[in-house]
Amino acid sequence: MKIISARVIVTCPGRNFVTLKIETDQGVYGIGDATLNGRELAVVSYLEDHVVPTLIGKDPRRIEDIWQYLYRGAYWRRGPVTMRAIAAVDVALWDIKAKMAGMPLYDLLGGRSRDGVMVYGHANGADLGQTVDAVGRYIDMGYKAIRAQSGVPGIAMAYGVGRGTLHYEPADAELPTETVWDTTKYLNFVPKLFEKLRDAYGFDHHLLHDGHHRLTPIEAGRLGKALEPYSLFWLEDITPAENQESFKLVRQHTTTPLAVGEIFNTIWDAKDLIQNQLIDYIRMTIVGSGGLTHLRRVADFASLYQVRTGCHGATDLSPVTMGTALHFDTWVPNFGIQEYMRHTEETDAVFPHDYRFEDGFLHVGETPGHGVDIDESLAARYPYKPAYLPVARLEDGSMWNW
Ligand code: EZ4
Ligand code: CO
Repeated sequence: MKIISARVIVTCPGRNFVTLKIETDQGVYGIGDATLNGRELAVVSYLEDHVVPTLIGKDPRRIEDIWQYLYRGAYWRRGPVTMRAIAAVDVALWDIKAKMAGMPLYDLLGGRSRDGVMVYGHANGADLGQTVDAVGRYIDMGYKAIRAQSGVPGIAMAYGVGRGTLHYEPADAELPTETVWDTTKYLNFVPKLFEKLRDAYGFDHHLLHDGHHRLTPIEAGRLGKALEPYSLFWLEDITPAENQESFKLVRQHTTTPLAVGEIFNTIWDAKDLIQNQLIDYIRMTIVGSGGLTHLRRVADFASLYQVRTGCHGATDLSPVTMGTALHFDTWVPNFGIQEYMRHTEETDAVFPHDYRFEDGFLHVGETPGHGVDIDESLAARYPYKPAYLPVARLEDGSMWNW
């Protein structure tokens, strides 16, 4: 069996997606996601110029060998571009293997560990009152777990506040939007939000919050401590994790569970965090972390330390990543939760899929493979449009972490 073609498809049904389609001499094909928000074309070039030529003629059944070939063989390891390109190939090959086996992917991974995948939705509002109402709407839709992000008094554009009610898309402009950040205002506000949410809805639902890398470790410890009475499911990306050891300081001060990892690429980004039990949930997902082949190694390693999975699932991860992640979530023994930001109708139409939401859970279908396809003629109707994530500055003009 041979790979006869590998094509990169770029489409923008509301936002940009990069998809790899691998075709074989036996008519079976596989699909993988390679989207890197705001840096899409770098991965397109990495794939088209440097990966695709090496794939032609290879046996698609040798997933592990091809993974090692692309990882070790490049000499230059790791990084968001490389690991997304590897992920796209890896997922397309798992899709092919599962289709050949006539099995939904979760079956090939080892079978079902659970009936459904608990997801959390994104409730947000421009102020405290609107955010409280938004959480109520998610409860009414059946969600068991809800992330709450709110506009902060005195901060013009806080992270996580969308324009509509169901969709949130931060990559909003042809050049990065400038936003202004102030940690003091944020720290004074967030505990009030969660106090209000628990007053309004009680303690029956899981509540989550994303700090989006804005705090220093000691500020993160202070926020975690202040939020303890409101029993969060997790506090996410509360401080940057390049220095993994810095999470020790956060941990010393709070028992609020910590989640991090949506920007990690390999197990090495999380090794100290996991083995020192400095986090509770690892946020790496399929597309950012070298595909299923690598992510399941991360999950197995994490299971030794009772760290559970919490796959990133924002809108910049295409339905291909969402579908694949759901198969992974259905199998992985140390599953925690799955992020679920709904895609727009245009995106869903370009990527027909068989996963479905019901009562706070997502369910994978029984279609052989990962269950997500791409409608190429529809995709061709939406050409690439440059779109960047915002940047953040402090009030004095210094650059900060968006
Ligand atoms: O800002 O995926 O938890 N979710 C997030 C996302 C990220 C985007 C960046 O492309 O933090 O909203
Ligand atoms: Co996040």
